[in-house]
Amino acid sequence: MKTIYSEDHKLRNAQTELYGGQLIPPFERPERMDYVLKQINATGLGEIMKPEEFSMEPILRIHDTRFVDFLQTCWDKWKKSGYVGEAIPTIQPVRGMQKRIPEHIEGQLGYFSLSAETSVSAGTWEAALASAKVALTAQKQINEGEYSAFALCRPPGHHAATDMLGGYCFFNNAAICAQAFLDQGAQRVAILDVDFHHGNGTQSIFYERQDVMYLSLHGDPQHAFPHFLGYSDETGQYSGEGFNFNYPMPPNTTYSEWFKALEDSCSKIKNYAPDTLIVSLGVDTYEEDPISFFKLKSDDFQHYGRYLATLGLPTVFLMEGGYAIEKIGLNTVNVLVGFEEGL
Ligand code: Q9C
Ligand code: ZN
Repeated sequence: MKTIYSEDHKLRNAQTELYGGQLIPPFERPERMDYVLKQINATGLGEIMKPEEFSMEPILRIHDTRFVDFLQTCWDKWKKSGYVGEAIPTIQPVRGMQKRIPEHIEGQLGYFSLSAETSVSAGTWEAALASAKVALTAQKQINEGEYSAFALCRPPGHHAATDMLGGYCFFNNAAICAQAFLDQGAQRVAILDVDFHHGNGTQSIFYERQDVMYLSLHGDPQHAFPHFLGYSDETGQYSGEGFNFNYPMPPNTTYSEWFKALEDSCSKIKNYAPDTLIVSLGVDTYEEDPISFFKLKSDDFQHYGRYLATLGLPTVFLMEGGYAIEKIGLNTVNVLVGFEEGL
């Protein structure tokens, strides 16, 4: 399986994450990719290629123009306003407030954010753009006849909504990839999200549509980020009703319970019969992940990778989360190796 990778992810190198009332070095940091690349090379998974160039068009199929403009200019405006730290929102348009976009960068940042842990920093725009192009290149590979591809995206994407960043995400790489398939003639695309966190952004983008089925296995939002979306009664709306499936699971969920949810989600994917499968591949389900509460072991990743191959679908794997830095390479590549074994 080919991997698509851009060094430009290193431009996303925020110094701060707001966590438990402290500003700490972010969990989502550049070194994550070193361990994944190392394991790809060690197992001989396949060629590693650079992303191709793309216009803004496929990104603007998913994201609001005002959000994209904001992201491109946020850091400059923040610095020009005199702030010395990274851009962290302090006020958001919550219940009872107006939805208009203010002129001050502080107001804009709040408007275009869904959470406050994710600082906008120098180079964030450039890295987010490169990450989306990595996803689009993987999509192109499949469209040109490859059976599977691994988009080694960083920063991740599944929390990003059409006009909001958050949860370490800026552009929703999986959604951009899915829309590209549809725009090039696919009838149906399924997005299976195995990251520990619910992909609120991906869900909300496709919630009223039946051309993309979204299925997510994740930590119960009663106890885990993003807290305000990801419950099992969220099944889609209007023509999207019945095309969204959430599998929230409690703290300390082990692989046998998690795998039952995976089997259920795969039976739904089979019935849907999509042209393509996109796997939002977060490996923060790992037992040693520092911010998550599932108990998957490294071998389990290979097992479920093998199982995913039985769907018999062209598949794009797209990197999302995973913060047990030393082990994310092994866990990620185990899924991909398992998939290739299962073919
Ligand atoms: N107490 C992804 O995995 N905050 N994003 C967690 C834990 C945000 C995770 C706080 C987690 C975002 C792509
Ligand atoms: Zn996650």
